[in-house]
Amino acid sequence: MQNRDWDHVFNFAKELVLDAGEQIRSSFKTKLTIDFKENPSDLVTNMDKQIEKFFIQKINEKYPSDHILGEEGYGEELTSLDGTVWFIDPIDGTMNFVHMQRHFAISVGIYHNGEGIIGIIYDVVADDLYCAVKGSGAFVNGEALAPLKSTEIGEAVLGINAVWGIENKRIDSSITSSLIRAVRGTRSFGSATLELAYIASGKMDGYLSMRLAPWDYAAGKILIEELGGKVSSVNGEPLQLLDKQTPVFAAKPGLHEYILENYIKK
Ligand code: 2AM
Ligand code: CA
Repeated sequence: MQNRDWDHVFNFAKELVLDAGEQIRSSFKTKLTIDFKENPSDLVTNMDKQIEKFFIQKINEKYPSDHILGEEGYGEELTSLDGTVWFIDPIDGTMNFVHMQRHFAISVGIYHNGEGIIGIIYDVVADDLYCAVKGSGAFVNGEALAPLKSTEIGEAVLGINAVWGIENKRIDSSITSSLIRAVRGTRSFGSATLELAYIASGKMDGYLSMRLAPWDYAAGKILIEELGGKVSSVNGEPLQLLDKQTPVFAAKPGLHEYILENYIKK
């Protein structure tokens, strides 16, 4: 890990996340402005934009040489992972935010020269703060999370969106349908970062999505890896944080290899 006072950066990032969470909760009383980006499923609200701008302004003031990549595009166009990079999703699970006012999270992953250092995921309505600093353990609301152990596939709960189990452009649905049959159950919570936090905290055993952006998984990857879990591309290869859309497969150790060998690569 590089020479920088990461505890200081962590405390600063945590305060920003808690402040942003308070802004989002207060917004429930006001009228939202809802737009869609490329299609009607891809929602963005005034709050997604406000929160991302808040992070960028505060980080730029405090650490002007750090780089920021945010979902709403107010950060930088990133071409390299050199230096410190903050991957920020101001509201992951925007559809849940709009439709349900719950089950969404703020996600902040901080990397240095491509190495994951700090991961923070905040379930704003449940008021659950998941965090990790590389080498110092992972925590939920200040309580240490246990190292992850393997689970038998028949006892595993897998996070997967229904779209990957039917015919689609990104994965052969015979692979996903056999996997879905093999596990104890599947869940789809509509927020990738929360689903990764659920693996870190032992509520789920695996998660597969064929299309995530780096701000969706940057924080969760740090938490899961800190606890011994695996987060890779769908073929087991390392994830490339500069790719804007990539498949992500995360699971407990052992289960990750088992699913890759017996289902995905078979
Ligand atoms: P969002 O709510 O921040 O947009 C839903 O299955 C999960 O996938 C959410 O974490 C959602 O993030 C993310 N997601 C939805 N559409 C996406 C896209 N086109 N590219 C990357 N991630 C996406
Ligand atoms: Ca997102």
